[in-house]
Amino acid sequence: MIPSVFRGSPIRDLLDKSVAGERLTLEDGVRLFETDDLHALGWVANHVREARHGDTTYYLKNRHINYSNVCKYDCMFCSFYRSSIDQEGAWEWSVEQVLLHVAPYKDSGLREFHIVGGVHPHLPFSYYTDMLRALKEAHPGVALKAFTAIEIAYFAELTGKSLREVLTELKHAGLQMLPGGGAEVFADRVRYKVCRDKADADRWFEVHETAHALGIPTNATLLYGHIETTEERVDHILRLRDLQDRTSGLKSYIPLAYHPDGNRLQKLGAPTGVDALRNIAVGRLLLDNVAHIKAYWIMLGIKTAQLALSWGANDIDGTVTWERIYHMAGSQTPEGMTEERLREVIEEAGRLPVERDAFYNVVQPLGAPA
Ligand code: V47
Repeated sequence: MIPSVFRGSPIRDLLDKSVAGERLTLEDGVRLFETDDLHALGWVANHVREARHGDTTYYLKNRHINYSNVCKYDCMFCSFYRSSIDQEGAWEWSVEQVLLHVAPYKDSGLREFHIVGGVHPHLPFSYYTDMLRALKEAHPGVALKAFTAIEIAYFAELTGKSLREVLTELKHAGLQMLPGGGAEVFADRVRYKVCRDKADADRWFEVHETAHALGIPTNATLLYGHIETTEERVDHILRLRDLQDRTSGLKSYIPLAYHPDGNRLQKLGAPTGVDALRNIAVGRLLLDNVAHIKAYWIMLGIKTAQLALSWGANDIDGTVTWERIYHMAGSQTPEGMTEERLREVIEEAGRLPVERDAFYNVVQPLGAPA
């Protein structure tokens, strides 16, 4: 089963365990992150990916809505944030402006709005429920994936309501899924240094666990390539694996590469392409209970995202259309891609593009047999 070229690999025991479907430990995860045998790591992550998904690579037609970048918190890695609307480069959209921005997508076959913003200091909770209701009314076929756990935790603080009450109200207004942001690195040491003001790891998990209990699926991320240690990366991923064992509510895992332009960690520089591939591969191998590993092309760049599709990733995210968080931090990718180009990107990587909706249901092409 293991190709002869890898039989003498220093991670041979981990190849055997992964191929046999045995669960990996924290120590195993650290060895995978630190191994020099990159070919063996890539091979086994790809093997597990193909065993589960074959060549299938999911993408979707989506559009990001970053309604405001005004934020109460000043995370050191963030280039998107502005402390008030008076600062250069700050914006906040009314519900009417949100609707105007997405009006051209009416009946265009879009499957998802990905809606996140800063933790706005002044907007009332009704702004968020009104926005969801208005979007649902104008675009009933588009799933609303909205608000990171950090925004949700803040809504609870703002209203004095429990997370369950907040999420229930948002669900009634149209919320269908939560994105995976705000996770950063769960270790207290790292959060204290880079994002000490916002919700801690326990609160992030409470939000996701409550969402899952209410039937709202979520994604999860890891922001890597700044001050975290290898052990902290692995601990982060294993905490997500534990959550998934409890709830099965995670749809996808998205390792996010730190982007250095225009933020206070700039001097650290960006992680390498090799680190990007390692993160995809180790995510695939440790998260044996999460079906989808996403190579978010906006963040990886198109070429690295193509490689990631042979390193464990089976999803490339979507058409996106208008992206600010990574472009304000130095991303050189386009801010969006047409569906045709996205399919080509997947095909150029030797994979089979399959359109999905926000929940990973396959979208049948018009005219295809049911
Ligand atoms: O939480 C912010 C990260 C996240 C930087 O769920 C940065 O489908 C790198 O979560 N360099 C938001 N990362 C993005 C996000 C996401 C993206 C795509 C898909 C999904 C999904 C979720 O972006 C933040 C933070 O971890 N981030 N600034 C930066 N300079």
